[in-house]
Amino acid sequence: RVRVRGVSIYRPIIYGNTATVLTQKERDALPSPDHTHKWTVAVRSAASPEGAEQVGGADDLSYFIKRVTFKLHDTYPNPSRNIDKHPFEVSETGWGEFDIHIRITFIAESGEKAISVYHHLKLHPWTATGEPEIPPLDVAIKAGPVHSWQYDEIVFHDPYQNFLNILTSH
Ligand code: SLL
Repeated sequence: RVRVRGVSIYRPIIYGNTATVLTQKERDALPSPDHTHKWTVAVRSAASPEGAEQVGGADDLSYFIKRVTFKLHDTYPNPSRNIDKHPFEVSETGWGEFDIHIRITFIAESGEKAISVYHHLKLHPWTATGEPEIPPLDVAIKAGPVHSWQYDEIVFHDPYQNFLNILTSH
């Protein structure tokens, strides 16, 4: 296995969450009626406009990512969620915000160590002051989904030749 010295290659990603407040009807139908929101946390290609998800599409990161582990709050059953295929995401319901540890493992050919990022699950709307504020149910429903996403670049230095081939031929 040969490393290509002096080469750096990167892939742009976004990670974060969207959250939607549940109506009273939806809450009553849940096994845990104290849950107030449904949410999805995900790692996606930054070249992935909403609605463009498709298997084998340009937004599918599985050609170089083997697994994404989302470590949820301990109040969740099986809080460590391993996702081994596209889309790399977890959807849940809940009542509280918390920090999610996101561990990204690369395909074996990469020879790269896993990387970790952290995301604060955001349920409540952004406010002008930045001060957290939990709006009443009807206000939150009207305000629509909350989005919290970060852009990042996964950089590989001196990649193995065969991994470089995989990255560039995709
Ligand atoms: C808080 N530090 O106190 C946070 C913890 C925990 C969130 C939030 C439901 C889990 C379940 C859930 O939303 N946990 O019932 O499965 O605000």
